[in-house]
Amino acid sequence: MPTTVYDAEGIKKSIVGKLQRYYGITVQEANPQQLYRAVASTARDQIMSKWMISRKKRHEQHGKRVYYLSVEFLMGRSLNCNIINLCSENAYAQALKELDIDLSRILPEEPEPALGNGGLGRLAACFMDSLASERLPAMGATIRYEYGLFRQKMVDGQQVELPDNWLANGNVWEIAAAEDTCQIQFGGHVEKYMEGDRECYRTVDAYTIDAVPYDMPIVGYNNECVNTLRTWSARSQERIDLRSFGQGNYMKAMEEMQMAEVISKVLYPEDNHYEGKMLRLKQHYFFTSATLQYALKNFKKYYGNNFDLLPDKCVFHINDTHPGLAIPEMMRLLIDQEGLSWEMASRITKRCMAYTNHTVMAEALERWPVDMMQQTLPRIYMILEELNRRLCEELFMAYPDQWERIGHMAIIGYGQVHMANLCVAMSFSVNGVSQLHGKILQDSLFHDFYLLDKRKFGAITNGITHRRWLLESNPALTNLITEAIGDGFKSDASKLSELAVFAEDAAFREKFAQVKMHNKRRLQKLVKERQGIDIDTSFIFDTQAKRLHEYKRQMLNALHIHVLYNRIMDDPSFTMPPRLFLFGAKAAPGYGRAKLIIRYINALAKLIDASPRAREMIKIVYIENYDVSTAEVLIPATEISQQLSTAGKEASGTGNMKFMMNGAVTIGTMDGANVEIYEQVGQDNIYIFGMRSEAVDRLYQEGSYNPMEIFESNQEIKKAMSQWLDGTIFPNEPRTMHDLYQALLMGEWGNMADPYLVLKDFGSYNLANRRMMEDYQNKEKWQKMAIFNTAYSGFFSSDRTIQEYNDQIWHIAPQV
Ligand code: 26Q
Repeated sequence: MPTTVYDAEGIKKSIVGKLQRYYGITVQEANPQQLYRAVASTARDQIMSKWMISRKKRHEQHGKRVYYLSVEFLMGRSLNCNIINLCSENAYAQALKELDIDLSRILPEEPEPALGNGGLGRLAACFMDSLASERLPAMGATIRYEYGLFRQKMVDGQQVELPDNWLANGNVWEIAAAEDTCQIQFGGHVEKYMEGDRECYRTVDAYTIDAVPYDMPIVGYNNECVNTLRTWSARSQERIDLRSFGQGNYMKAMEEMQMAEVISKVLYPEDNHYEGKMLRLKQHYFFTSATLQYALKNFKKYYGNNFDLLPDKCVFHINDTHPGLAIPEMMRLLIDQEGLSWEMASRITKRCMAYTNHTVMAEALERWPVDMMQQTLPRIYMILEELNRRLCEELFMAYPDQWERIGHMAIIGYGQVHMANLCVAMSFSVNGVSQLHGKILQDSLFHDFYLLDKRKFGAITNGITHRRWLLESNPALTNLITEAIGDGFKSDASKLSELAVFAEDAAFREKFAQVKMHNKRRLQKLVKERQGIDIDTSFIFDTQAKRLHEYKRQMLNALHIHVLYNRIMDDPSFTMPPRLFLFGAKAAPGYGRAKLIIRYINALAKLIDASPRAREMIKIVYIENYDVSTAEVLIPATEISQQLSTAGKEASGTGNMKFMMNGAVTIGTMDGANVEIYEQVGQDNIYIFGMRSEAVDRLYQEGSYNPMEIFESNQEIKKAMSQWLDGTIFPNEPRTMHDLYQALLMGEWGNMADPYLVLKDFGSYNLANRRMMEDYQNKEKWQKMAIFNTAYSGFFSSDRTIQEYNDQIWHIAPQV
């Protein structure tokens, strides 16, 4: 196998050669985009040869492989992470220095693949890094959205969405695998026919679309493993159907082409919210079916029709219910295409499918209208009906005459296909994403299923790849840690705990503080360049960055800032340590209330800026277009991490882990993985506030919560919320905040008031903030806390998460 040597000299030669061949220019003449392409394709060459070796080894080893199916992979940029994982940092640094190229100037030229909304998509991306770094054979599978998540602009304090045309300049990292193109059918109707004495089914008059795969290499850290992220692109077959063109149906043919290709056109921008859109259903089936067809084709190459072996060779991981149609699709392929009996097919399918749930919120659970499913995927619907019939039969044995219970567990009921029930019933493994979330699944959401088969339920706490979220995004801290404890933590993050003793070392604390200041300046520069805003690095950097959602309670943070502002304005003797409140959040374009919260935060920022006294102590900056690349600058600069979700609502959270790893101290509720951060760092190194999830549930059940009482008794809340309506916040449109006011105090259309308990938790949040500000003034104490947070973050490496998935669910042998 020809492997090119990539020392600094080789890298230099390659870059110069590429500039010459691609553009006919020299390094001096090249612009940053051209330099980026030359450097990235140099790294790509290096990866290609590894990829080939990896494939060959697997071919020889032919072990088990995981297909990680996810409608989102929020990858972020690749170049720098690839250089790190190749362990070529020094070689590239030297080569680029000698060529007088500034790496930090060319990295931003890479368009960020934003093929995801938030946590679920970013988790999938972290998993890909850890799978390869743990040498586990894996293929990620998703849709090659032509447009990723919208770009966010602020206009007059309001969010405006712009298209994200990330493929406009091509993509250095992907390779089309045209040979694996397959066909996906929609619509039509099912026909029964006989083959001998066997009843068979086929779909006729269906509309067929090509699925074309593009592969992206995923490089393991310091090893020989390169996995694949496969993205499927929809292509019309009409382009080759010359007949309709010939028959003068040119426009009709073009229209149909467009209709087909719209399937992979754009990522739906909703996070933790379900809407029953037909196009979305088609997206889910499209990439799921394509992946399964490929997996079966690949399996048959090695094992022919010995499908009993399938569960020993493939496991399909269903990342939330979105790819859940993998279940009926596998049944369809095994029965209709491979001629297996229903019993065989369902036995095999069940042993191949593992499901992770990411939310317990009712509005995020996927349910498809029966008639939409039947129309769009008639054969799949038939299979779902039969699965449902057999499930209900079993349930009736377990729970005789308990119709309501059975109705809640059924795959089809109340005119809808209930995807979570399908996934739970038909997977051999069901897991939550934090210990608390796993417990909530067992105790409430899937309780009845849990009683029937306890063994298949579990909880595996999420993680983040410390390669991207520490080594790549925080090189200054990485160097300091390496000086202190060596670089063993790079492949084994649990070694970060060796840092803890350095908390007692005054010189180390000083250096740790200097690193934070360095990163604050880096953010200062970004904010100035991108938004033209000056921020003061002597302020405490306090960040809440995550999707905008009521349950994540950006409102709690905003209301608290508002109260602080009033304290400053009302009491001339009031002082507080100067604090910069940073927000980063996109709102789903159709989520009006979330967009209103953005307006509120921006209006507060303006109000505070207008007061000479307030702006000495408070500054708010809303970071525009929060994405992976922005997070990589924002998180290392942060000193306080805001994790405020209503207890029981945030399945895990993963941003919380990134902040912790970068030495930020958390103020948060006992929710999701916050609970485990608390367990890792201990109560002295975190600020916990608010109701616990059991208490929240009790409060909901009692139905006795009355936020108006809190409003009336807490003068600070009352004053701030009254200013929502009296023109203080929106002088020109005093009614702007009316909907939020109503939702928090009265509720409407039968909804309870303040369902996320903003007012209920305000007092406790306020006290936690007070304690925190006192502690911040004790420099030594604060620095120790920050160091402990980094030191005890090793548990949250996704390497650990992936090891647990493998030990408990997949049982794959690493590539040797
Ligand atoms: C489904 C069907 C139709 C339309 C939209 C959706 C949809 C899309 C995205 C439903 C949910 C999502 C995203 C969910 C998500 O990001 N959940 C987060 O997952 C993280 C990783 O496990 C957790 O850390 C977060 O707590 C959880 O909110």
